[in-house]
Amino acid sequence: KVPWFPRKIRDLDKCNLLITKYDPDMDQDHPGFSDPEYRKRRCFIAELAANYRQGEPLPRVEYTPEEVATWKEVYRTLRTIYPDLACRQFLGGLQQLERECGYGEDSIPQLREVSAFLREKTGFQLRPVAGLLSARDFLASLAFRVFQCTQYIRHASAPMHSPEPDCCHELLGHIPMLADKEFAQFSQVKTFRLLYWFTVEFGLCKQNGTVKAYGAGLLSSYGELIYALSNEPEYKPFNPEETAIQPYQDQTFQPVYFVSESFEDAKIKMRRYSSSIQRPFSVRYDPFTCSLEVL
Ligand code: H2B
Ligand code: FE
Repeated sequence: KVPWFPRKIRDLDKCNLLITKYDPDMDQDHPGFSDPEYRKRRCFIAELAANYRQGEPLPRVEYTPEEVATWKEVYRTLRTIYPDLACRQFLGGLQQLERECGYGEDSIPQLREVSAFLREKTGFQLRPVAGLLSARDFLASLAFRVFQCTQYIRHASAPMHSPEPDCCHELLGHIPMLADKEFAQFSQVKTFRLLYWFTVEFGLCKQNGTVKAYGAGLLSSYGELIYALSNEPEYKPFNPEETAIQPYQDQTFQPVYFVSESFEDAKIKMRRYSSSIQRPFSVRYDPFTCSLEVL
């Protein structure tokens, strides 16, 4: 039998299975593991996500001066290298967010504003999530143009690295890309864990003859962004058949990255690949009712 999956946008209230192995209560290497203040703060922000129901106004978080200082450090450092290393869609999205949505080093953007901004640009909306979501629930949400977004920030002792997604990863890595129409469409394509990993998280693309970054895991990590665009790692052309079986690394930098010709090209390849897969039924998204029809 086909396992349960969300049919209506409200069903996303049940798509909340968290993977806790990298969170500060479980992972001894987490920079916040031995900081009870930090863990308490994380519990407080996790509650906001746990109590959220689809359609409610997104919760606001009053960030502490220490949290804002971490954001500032991350924003400043990454901002200096983006112009050279990030793809043009990312730079365009970030600029719009700076102009129209209050992005900047002095405050952490609120999900409510960012969600309203994205809705106007590409029809994506946000919902809060307490931590690293299972790939299944995360990808299922994308089918409804909903991006599940963490609201806490990484530990102050490690501004350049976070073992789990945090608001720097979501707001800096993912959101500027989701403001691009073509990329937003690509993200909604029914997709798979490894393909997502090597594109939306760690993807590279060609632009005017040079390779640039569009993956959020790169765009939110100073060290890996520089490494990915150096001569060290291996590059392969993006090709779903091969990408879907490439082993990946979540402990250190990737040894292999996949380079797309463009998002349009990646979307066409993904569609072709996904229609070649045998399934007992197919689904279609109805944008008027925000629901999935089973065909
Ligand atoms: N959860 C959250 N909160 N943010 C992400 O960016 C994220 C996630 N990415 N879960 C997903 C997994 C991705 O890396 C794939 C689908 O595993
Ligand atoms: Fe991510």
